[in-house]
Amino acid sequence: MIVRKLEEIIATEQDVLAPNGNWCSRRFLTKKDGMGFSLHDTLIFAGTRTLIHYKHHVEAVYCIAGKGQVELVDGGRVIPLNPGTMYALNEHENHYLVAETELRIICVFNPPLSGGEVHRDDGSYAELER
Ligand code: 9YT
Repeated sequence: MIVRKLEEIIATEQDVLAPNGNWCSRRFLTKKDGMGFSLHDTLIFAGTRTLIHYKHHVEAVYCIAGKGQVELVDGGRVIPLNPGTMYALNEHENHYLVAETELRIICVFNPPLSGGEVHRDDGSYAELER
C-alpha cells in the first residue's frame, strides 16, 4: 500500500512548476509506482490561460476549488469549471484551460507521467517509452 501526504510532496521533485508559471502540479503517483496511471493535485493560478493538447495521454480532471473554464479549440465549446465538475479528455481534445480564480484540480493521466513533465510548445507532454 502506498500512503502519501501533500506536505511530503511540496517543494520536492514531485512538485512541478510550469515554466510559464501558470500552474504547479503535486504528483502523488507516477509511473514508477506501477499503478498504470498518475495522480496529481494541481493548482492553476488565477488569471492564466494555458494551451493543452495531450496527444499521447488521456486525462480526467476533477475540480475541487476555484472558477474557470475549458475552451475547446475545435468548435469553440466552452465548459464552465467549478467545484464538483469533472471533465475527461478521452479524445485528446486541444483546448485552453482558463483560471478566473485559482483552480485546484485533481488530475489522472493514462499512461502515467514519469514525474517531471511540463507542457511542450504544442501543449502536449512527451510520450514515455513503455
Ligand atoms: C488540467 C491540466 O492538464 N493542467 C495542467 C497540469 C496537469 N494537470 C498536471 O501535470 O498535473
